[in-house]
Amino acid sequence: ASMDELKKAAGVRAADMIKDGMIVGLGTGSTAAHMVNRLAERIKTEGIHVTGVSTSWSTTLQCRSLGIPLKEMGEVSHLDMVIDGADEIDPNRNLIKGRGAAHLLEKIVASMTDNYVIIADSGKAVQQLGTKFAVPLEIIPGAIAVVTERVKKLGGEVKVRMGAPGKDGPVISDSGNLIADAKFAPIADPDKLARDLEHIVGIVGHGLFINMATKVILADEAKGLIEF
Ligand code: DER
Repeated sequence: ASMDELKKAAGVRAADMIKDGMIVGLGTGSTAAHMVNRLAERIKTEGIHVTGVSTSWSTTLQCRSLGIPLKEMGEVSHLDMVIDGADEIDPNRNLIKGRGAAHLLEKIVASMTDNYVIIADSGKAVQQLGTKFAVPLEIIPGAIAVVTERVKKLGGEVKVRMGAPGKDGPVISDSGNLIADAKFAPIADPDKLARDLEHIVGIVGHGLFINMATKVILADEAKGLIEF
């Protein structure tokens, strides 16, 4: 199966766990997009009533085009379930997220549930966070220099994320901040690094999701769906 077919298999599996009447946080990225498509299909074919809470403009636009009813993030404080992708997943279900620059709003939505389901192709599994991915940061623009200096003291090399074609200059998040990527060596204590980053004023979000995911669904070429 192709990478995309693996992502789809994980997305479909998670969407099939959604029950009638639920209010569900809907993540961002290519894997989450497959989950959203399957949810729309289930609403249509099974007639289930599900309300979504989106984590980005990307997912909001997809939900609107598919007719999935949405509530604003600011209207809710508890969600029955949240389903999202990830960039790295360790054996303790700790994550690096943020490739899509959506991690701040995704973390807010993830904080509203005790049923946080992560979906991914098995290539996202790592033994130690930081093996492949930098840690995305969401930074108040005026703090970029002071944050860069302080993250360097923690062992991270910070690079401001520049826009793809279609936007000259830096990526701006849905909340209007800069995104930067902090490259660390493999992270021995991700919980401590998360706390250290949270103490640097000007960092409003980071992509370390520690002790948040309650279930991981990995789609693997050889082993099929792996859940832990
Ligand atoms: O940016 C994000 O947080 C996405 O969820 C990312 O972590 C996973 O995106 P993908 O499913 O397209 O790999």
